[in-house]
Amino acid sequence: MEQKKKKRNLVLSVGALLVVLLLFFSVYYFFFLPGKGKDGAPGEPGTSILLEDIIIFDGTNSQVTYSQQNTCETTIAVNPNDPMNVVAGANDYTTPTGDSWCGAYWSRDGGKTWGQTLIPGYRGGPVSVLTGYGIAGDPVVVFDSDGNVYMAGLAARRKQVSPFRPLQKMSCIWVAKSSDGGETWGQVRQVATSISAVNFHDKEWLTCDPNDGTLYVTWTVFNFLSASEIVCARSTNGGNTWGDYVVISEFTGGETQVQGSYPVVDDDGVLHVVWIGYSPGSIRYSRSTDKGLSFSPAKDIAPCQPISYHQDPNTYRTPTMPALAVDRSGLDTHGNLYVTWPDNVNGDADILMCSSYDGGDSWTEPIRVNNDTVGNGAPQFFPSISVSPQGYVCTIFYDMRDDPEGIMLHIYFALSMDGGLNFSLQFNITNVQFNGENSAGSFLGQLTSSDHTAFIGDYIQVDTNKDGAYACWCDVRNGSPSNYNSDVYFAFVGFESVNYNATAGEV
Ligand SMILES: [Ca+2]
Ligand SMILES: [Ca+2]
Ligand SMILES: [Ca+2]
Repeated sequence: MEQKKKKRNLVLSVGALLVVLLLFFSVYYFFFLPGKGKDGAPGEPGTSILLEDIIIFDGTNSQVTYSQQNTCETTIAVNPNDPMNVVAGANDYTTPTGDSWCGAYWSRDGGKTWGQTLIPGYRGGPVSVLTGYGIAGDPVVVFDSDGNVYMAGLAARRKQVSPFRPLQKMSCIWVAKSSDGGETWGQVRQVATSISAVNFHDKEWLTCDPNDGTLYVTWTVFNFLSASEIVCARSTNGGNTWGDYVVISEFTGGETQVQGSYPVVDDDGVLHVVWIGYSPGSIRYSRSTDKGLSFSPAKDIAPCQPISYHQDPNTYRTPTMPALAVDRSGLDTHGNLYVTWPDNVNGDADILMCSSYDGGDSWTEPIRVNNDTVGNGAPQFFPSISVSPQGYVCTIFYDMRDDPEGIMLHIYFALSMDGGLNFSLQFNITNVQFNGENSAGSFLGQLTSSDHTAFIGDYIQVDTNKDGAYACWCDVRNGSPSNYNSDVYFAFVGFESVNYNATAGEV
């Protein structure tokens, strides 16, 4: 106990010192580091060390996928028992049909090099419960505390709804399991299946309670006339079987256009879920205190002005969806919830975030995360958020601030060390700029279409552990107007460790 108290005091005093250092280095970094000047000069390749002793980033971007096809819509998780084992996923078009499936990628050297495979069930591939579906997508990966890794996704048919096939199973939500660090995925289970062609399952997200291994999937069910609802299902046996889903959103006049659910579990086992309601725009929230069996009435926690569906002149879509994270640090910020989303309130796409310090009862006013000039016309979108065991709030997002033309993309990393109050530390982690228009379309056949519509997925992701942040994104540096091609890329942003020598919850 005494030792723990000493540790806490040490952490606090070193923390205070770090704040001072941070203020100093913020000035240094704003004015002197490449790509951060007031003139808005294009970002340079990653700087070798940023904020010495706090954040270490060597500028490396690792290529995760190498095919000539698109790989986009990326997810990532680091093994809690082995920081060298990182698993990622994406919509992956390297199938025999050339259409989308879910790719899984694994690294055993902390993200430097990667292997790749496809979840079983694609046409021409190994059989699984997904065999017969033409496409799959929307992957999300998460580890449990035993080091098993799970991927959730959807599978669907391209065929149009037909009066001759009224009961066709149009789509399903599935979860696959790997017990060898992401290399093989022998267990694939369906969580829910369409009961008719007018009933479509979409845009799931997956989380795991590390304390008891319960898995939760939330997703959107589209019903008649495109009305939608947010639902949740759980598994208490490692994804082997799944319970019936529970409806979370309220199927009333005010909430029939919902999408983009994102669940997390806090250290007390409470399941928190956010999503977006489009009419009118708001970030919605509900929680379950009985492990997903029932949910509190949905409520607004912030207004939201969805960003435009395309960022002119670019053709790829940029849907507005939230991401959620919870603090498990054991420090003063323990239990904090942070939700982030792209928002047009300032006239162009910005990243907003609001926080709850009381387990979701109340939420702060939204703050603007990206720190370029307000109203400068530069779009930021696809925010992802993760809280490290030190309580560092980490976000990544696409950012066009370094291209006045609004075409070339960077990935920015933004860090808050004060419980989400301030993201003054942020920088570009991509070592090239790239043009999202050089990605292939989302549908089979658009690879060579003259009316090309690009596609870079609907989200990217960052995960954290005490060592740092593990970011992956859809990158189009290998594409060109004559050779549409996107790939998954990865970067690691390291945290200093001098103020941290305990595992989460121990301090
Ligand atoms: Ca590729
Ligand atoms: Ca998608
Ligand atoms: Ca902006």
